[in-house]
Order: sequence, then C-alpha cells, then structure tokens
Amino acid sequence: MIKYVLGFGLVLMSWQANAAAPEDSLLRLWYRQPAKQWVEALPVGNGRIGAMVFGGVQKEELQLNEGFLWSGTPRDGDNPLAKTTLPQMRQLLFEEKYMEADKLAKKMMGTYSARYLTLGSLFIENDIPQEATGYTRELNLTKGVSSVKYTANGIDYTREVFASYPAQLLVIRYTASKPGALHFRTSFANPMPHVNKAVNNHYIVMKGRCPEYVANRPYEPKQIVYGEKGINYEVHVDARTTGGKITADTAGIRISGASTAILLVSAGTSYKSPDDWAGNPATAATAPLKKVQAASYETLLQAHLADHRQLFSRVQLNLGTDGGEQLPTDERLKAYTRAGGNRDPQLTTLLFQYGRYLMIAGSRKGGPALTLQGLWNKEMQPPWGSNYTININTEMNYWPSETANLSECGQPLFDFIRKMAKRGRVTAAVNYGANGWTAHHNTDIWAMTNPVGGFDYGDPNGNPKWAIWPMGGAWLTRHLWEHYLFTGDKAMLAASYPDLKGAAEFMLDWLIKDANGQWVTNPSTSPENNFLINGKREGSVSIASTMDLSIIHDLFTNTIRAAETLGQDAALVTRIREKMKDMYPFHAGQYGQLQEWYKDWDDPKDTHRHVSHVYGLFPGNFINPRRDSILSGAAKRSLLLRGDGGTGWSKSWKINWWARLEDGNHAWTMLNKQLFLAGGQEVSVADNSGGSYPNLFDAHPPFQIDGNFGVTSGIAEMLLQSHDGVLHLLPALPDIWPSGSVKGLKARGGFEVDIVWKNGQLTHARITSSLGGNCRIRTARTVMVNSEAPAAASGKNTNAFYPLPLPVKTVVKDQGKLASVALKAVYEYDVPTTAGKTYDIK
Ligand code: FUC
Repeated sequence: MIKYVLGFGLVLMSWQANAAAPEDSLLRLWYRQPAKQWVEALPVGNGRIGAMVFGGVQKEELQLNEGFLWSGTPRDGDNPLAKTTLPQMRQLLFEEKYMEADKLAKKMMGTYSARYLTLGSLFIENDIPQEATGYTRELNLTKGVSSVKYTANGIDYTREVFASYPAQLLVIRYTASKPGALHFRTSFANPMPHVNKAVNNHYIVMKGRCPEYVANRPYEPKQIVYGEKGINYEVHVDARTTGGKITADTAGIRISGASTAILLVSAGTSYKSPDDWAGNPATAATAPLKKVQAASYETLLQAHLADHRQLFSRVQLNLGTDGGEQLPTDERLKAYTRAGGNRDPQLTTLLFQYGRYLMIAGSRKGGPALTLQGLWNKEMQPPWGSNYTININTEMNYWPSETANLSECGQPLFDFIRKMAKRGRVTAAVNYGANGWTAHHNTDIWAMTNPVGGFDYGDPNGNPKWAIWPMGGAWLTRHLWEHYLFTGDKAMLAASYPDLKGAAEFMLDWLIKDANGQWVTNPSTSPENNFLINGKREGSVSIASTMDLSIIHDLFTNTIRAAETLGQDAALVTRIREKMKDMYPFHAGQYGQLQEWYKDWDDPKDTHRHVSHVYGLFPGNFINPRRDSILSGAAKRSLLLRGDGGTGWSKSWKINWWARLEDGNHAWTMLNKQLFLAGGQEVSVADNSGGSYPNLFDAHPPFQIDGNFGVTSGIAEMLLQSHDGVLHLLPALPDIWPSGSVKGLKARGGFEVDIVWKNGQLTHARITSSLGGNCRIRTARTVMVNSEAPAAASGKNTNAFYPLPLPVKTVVKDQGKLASVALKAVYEYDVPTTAGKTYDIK
C-alpha cells in the first residue's frame, strides 16, 4: 500500500509566489559520510567553473573543471574523398548492395573529436588529525551551496562551497567554532604536466597546457600528446583568513591558527573561440579576483544566492511526502530500489529539481554548452571523450530548458550552433559539394562537423552506423525555433534564422530522388542501429531512414514557419514546399510498427536503446495521438516492441514518449526505473542500466548527464504539454500522483502555468500570459476562467501564436496491427489573453 501524506495546506501555500515554500527545505541531497567515489561527490558550477565536492574530513577534495579545457586545436577532419565516393555509394545503395556500401563508407569518414579534460583537484588537508562525529554533508538545491559539518576534538567545523556566476569564482569557506583552530594546507593534483607558483603568501597559481592530442581509443599509437600547441590554462587560489598565519610556496598555501578561512578559486584558459585559442589565461584568471578584492564572503554569498534563486525558484513541484525523505540520499535510493520503487514521491520531486539545478550550474551565458557529463569530468580520457554527441545526447540535455523555465540557460547551445554552422559549411562543401551546413554525430569545443571514423590513420573500428549521419546540425536547430515559440523573442529568432536556413539549404541539396521519383536520403542510417538483410546479415547504411525523414520534415516545417514569421525568403519557402510534396512517406509496417527503415526490415525482437524513428512524437510534434491515429498507433507499437529497457538516456526518452501518448502510468513505469540505485550490489536497475548514482547523477552507465535532463523534461511533459497549439493541463498524470501541485512551468506562446490537482483531477490552474494572444486550454474537466465560462474552442485549431506542424504522408500495411492509443475525453476552450495578465482556472 502506498500512502501519501499530502497536506493540502502545502499545495495552497505553494501558490504564494515569493514566500519560501516549505517543500524547499527538502530540496537537498545529503549524506552521513564523505564521498568515496566520484559519483557520490556533489556538483557545483557556474556554467564554466565546476567542482565535485567530496566532503572529506582529514582531507577534502574538490575535483575541478573549466568548461573550455579541451584537448587539441582545430583539426581539419573534412574528407574530399567523401565527395568523390558519394556517387558510387549512392549507386550501390540504390542497387541494394548494402554490405558493399558499408565497407565503402569508410572512405567518407574523418577524424575523431577532441576530449573534454579534467582540471585536476584542489585538496584541503588538515595538519592535526581529526576524527569526526555528527558528520553531515549536503547539496542544497535552492541555494546552490554544498556544505560539510562535523565535530572533531570538541570543535565544530563547517565548510561551504559554491560556484558564483556573478563573481565567476569558486568560493570555499572553512570555519571552526573555536578561535584559531584551523590548521591546514592546500595542494593541487593534476594529471597534466603543470607548474605551481606562489605569487605572495596567500596567492598561488597552477598553470599548464592541455595536450595537443588525446587519442580516441586504444587503437591509435599515442594516447596523449603534449607539445607547443594546445589550450593554456591557469588556476589561481587566493586565501583570506581571520587570525592565524598564512604562507605559500609551490606546494600550496598553509594556514595555521585561523578561525575562518576563505579560498577564492579562479580559472582561466586561452580558449576564446574555435578559431582563436591564443587568449591570455593569466588575465582571464586574475580579473574575477581583482573585482572582488573588497567584497566580503557574505557579499559574495548573497550575490550568488540572488542569482541562483532568481532561476531556481521559478518552478515548484509538490507531489507529497511519505516519510522517505527522512533518509540520507544514498540510503534513500537503496530503500527505494529494494522496495521496487513506487513510493517516496518527494524523491521524484528531488530528481526533477536536480535536473533544473544541474542546468543552472552547468549552462550559463558565456560558458560552453553541456557535454555528455555536463560540466563535470574527472578524467583525461573520459567515456566517449565527454564530447558532444548530437544524435540524441546534447539535444536531450536541453529538452527541459524551456519547459522547466530556464530559457536563458539555452544560450550556450544557441551560441554553439552558430559556431557549428560556420564550420559545417566547410564540411558540407568539401565532403558533399552541398550548400548550407551540416554536422554529424560528434562535435567538440572546436565545433567539428565532419563524420568521425579515423579514416586518417586507418582505424578499423570506425563504423558507419554512427558516423554516416549528416543530420546532427539539423536536429539542433529545432532548439532555435522552440526558443522563439516559448519566448516570442523575434530579435533572437532573426539572429538565429540563418542557422536554421543553412541547415535547410543543406538538406535541399542532400535529398536525392529514388527510382519512384520520391525524395530520399542516401546514404542514410538510423543512429547506431543495424538492420537485418534476409533475416540475418547486419547492415547499417541504407536509404531514407525514418529518423532522417523526421528530422528533415521537422527542419523544413520550422524553417518555413520562421521565414514566414520574419517575412523573409519567400523563394526558399517555395522551394522547400515543393520538396515536401514528394518526400518518401512514413510507413507502418507488418507488425503495425512505425517502420525504422526504408523497407520493412524491422526486427520485432530488436530492443536497441535508440528508438530514433519515433522522433516525430518527441521531440518532434508531427506524430500526435489527438490528430492522427495511424502514425501515433504505429509509434506506440514501435515503443511496445522495443520494450522498457535501455540506457539512462534511453529510459528518459521513453518517459517523454509515453507522456506524449498521454499514458501517464507507462511514463511513470519508465521514470520509476530512473529512481533506482545504479550499480548497487544488492539491488540494481531492471535491464541493468539507467538509474541514479548516490549523487543522483544518471547512469548510462557510466554517468551521462542527458538522462538527468530527460527525466526533468519528462516530468514537465507529464504535467503540461503545449506542442499542439493547445495548453493541455495534466495530459499524462499517473495514478501514483493522485494529488499535487506545480508552479511556474512554461508553455509555448509565452505562458507560465501553475496547476493544482486532487484525486487525479485538476482543481485549479493559473496561467500568466507574457505575450498576449489566444490561449487554447485543454482539460479533462469543464472549467471556469476568472469565474466566467470561457468560449468553447472554435475556428482555427490552434493558439494563434503557434502554427501546427505540416502533415506527412503515410503508407499503412496492416491497419489492424496498429496499437490503439486510449485518450481521455477532453474539453477545449479559447481564452483571449493580454500580456502581463493572469487567468484563474477552476
Ligand atoms: C550515443 C549512444 C550511446 C552513448 C553515446 C555517448 O552514441 O548510442 O549509448 O550515449 O552516444
């Protein structure tokens, strides 16, 4: 029996915009012992400088990162041979010689991406042995502060750590309850060659240069190459104390007999852009420290809190509590997993808000976009180079930025797309002789856009199933259009429109007619999956995968909408519309599934983690159960066949898909698995992957941050959807959340939405309009708006701000095999809104 102890009073209080909601105090990760492993340490970050705080007693470790610290320099990974190989490749594929095409694909590949690097660790080591009692450490999500507290030798010690965005510094304060009781020294560890220099008795610098090259895999002869080139970096630590003595030498800063110590950590690199890495890291690291010379700890803390809260407090979620929240986070995950989940609703809230926390800590204007591990990486050769993998992972990282009301945090991605669009024009021209721009499945801080594969040194492991995929840039551009839909920011749309247009221009050139006169992509892959030829031989390169067609349809639709919104490029719009008329259709195949491949090759036993062909359902919106039962029935069948397994990000994607199918209980099934302890001994996640580490980092495994953001996005999709020109309140509420409230979710059209529900039904909602215009609402109940009966939806079937996607052509083999999508009866209303006004729905 699951019991929810949900005070309705809590729900009501959460309406009060500025009052600290009582559930805020539960928004923390906490532990009774220091971290032993990295995935137990707690992340802080300001979008550029990151740290993982271990919370050690005798020796504290802060593993450091700087977001622009990458291996290498720009490399020319483009491959002119790709262009001369392309006609032969296309010929082979049209002749259905798939295995030969697979081999030939090698000639179209290029170099691997650079690697995101660790900045080593800063240690704080006590001189006097300490045995701790009453130890706790925590990460407070509402404050963005990590802290450690314990008692040793009768003295209470505390350490607070935060990464300040306004100050561009990592700040550490160490205090003792007894005057003069602090005796410690700092030191650095760094896997890269580096030198330390004491500037004066309280200021020390560590500096070095990143490797010119870090090999992709063991296949390459030299793993890590240092040389004259590469990004230069400096870490500066400035210590301040109350009382005691302070000295510094190359080993570190030594403090003895102080009552309080504050360490300010700054980091700078020579990286400025993909074309310029000749900046001065010393100036970059010194400037933030100079700025705060006169600022007290309290001033720094208050500025940080104001900045953090301004973003974090916008959204509140309350799903109730059942006592589970009283355990430390690691024990809590264990208890949850042992019980098979389906309890402790506040843990779900915590994971939702953790995704928002990680976005604020990991992605801020001026910093880099979130990598596979966000900002946090401890290795020189992290899994997959901790690069940008853009065949799902980077996109998933940014799914919640708009819906979870952190729109500004998308800026690093938008800036990054601009850089890729520039580089990608070269790749489009050199590799394919095409206009516009393209990017393949991997990229890095150098904005590389070529397909990987190690062709340059004959890597036998380069594989077309991930490399031959010029669709990554096109997918990313949907974030530019979505940003406009949520914010109505036309200036921003105008500035990013060339990136959208350039991606569309590439696709116009990339499409080619098949024997039936339909536009297809050739070569084509469905990310990382293989198909069976005659039921056995595996191939990966073919024609017109559904994923390709989906991305192109989405891109074309968004480009047309953007051009029309801006009143530009009528001729381009005509060209795109012409192409769209004869695109290869979407197919529902022999099992009633949405066909993944050009032909009906789908293997019903295939449980591959990528289910890319269902892109149209999410993040796309042209598969929609309320508008089309064929494609959505086929999409649902595909999801059922693939099953509920998968890596962390795969499970997270499934939460979002089931939410879009308005199946809250199935969405919950996927979400429940993400709350299981990953890599546990006694208990483990079903299907052996996904789930959460003790610090709530999502497990691919190993750690990959996309799964965290996918969870946050999925929960938002369960509570509110707006991709259909309508604000659908509670579209996919699972039975496990009978009552609750959410405040501050964002919807397309610039609406901010609060919702309260009880016994599985909407009781109250509040919509604030920031742009005005028609607001179409969809609910499972009849409602009153501002105590008046609203008009039933009529006329054009949309919120005027948000034109619907263009339809796609579909071919169905066996209609009877499609899955049926059960939908609740709903009511739709049109509410004319004025910018700045709030509407109460009861
Ligand atoms: C894609 C996925 C893998 C992994 C990698 C980083 O290639 O297929 O599962 O997430 O990215």
